Amino acid sequence: MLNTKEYFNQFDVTFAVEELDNEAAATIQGGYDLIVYDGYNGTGEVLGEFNFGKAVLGAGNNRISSVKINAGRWKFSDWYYYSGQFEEFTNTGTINLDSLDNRTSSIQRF
Ligand SMILES: [Ca+2]
Repeated sequence: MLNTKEYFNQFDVTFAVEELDNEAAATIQGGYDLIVYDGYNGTGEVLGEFNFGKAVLGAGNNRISSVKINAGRWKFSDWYYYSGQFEEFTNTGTINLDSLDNRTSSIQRF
């Protein structure tokens, strides 16, 4: 008989190990150039990690409140395919979004 609790515990362990693997891989490669967060100042849920832009944000749509830029220049737009109102950043560091707070729907590297 299937023990549901054991099954899900096993799933959690597998998921955690896969996450560690991704993290380790990113560290070896120097990490992602852009990380986006639900909260301000790089806090809260990590909504995505990018080396390239994304024309249509999925789960992170309209949720990003701050970003950590390790490299590159990035544009955050309030509509898909980099259109509509936007904010652009050319510096590295952790930055809170202003007018795009909880409104970003696409991310472009430029
Ligand atoms: Ca948010």
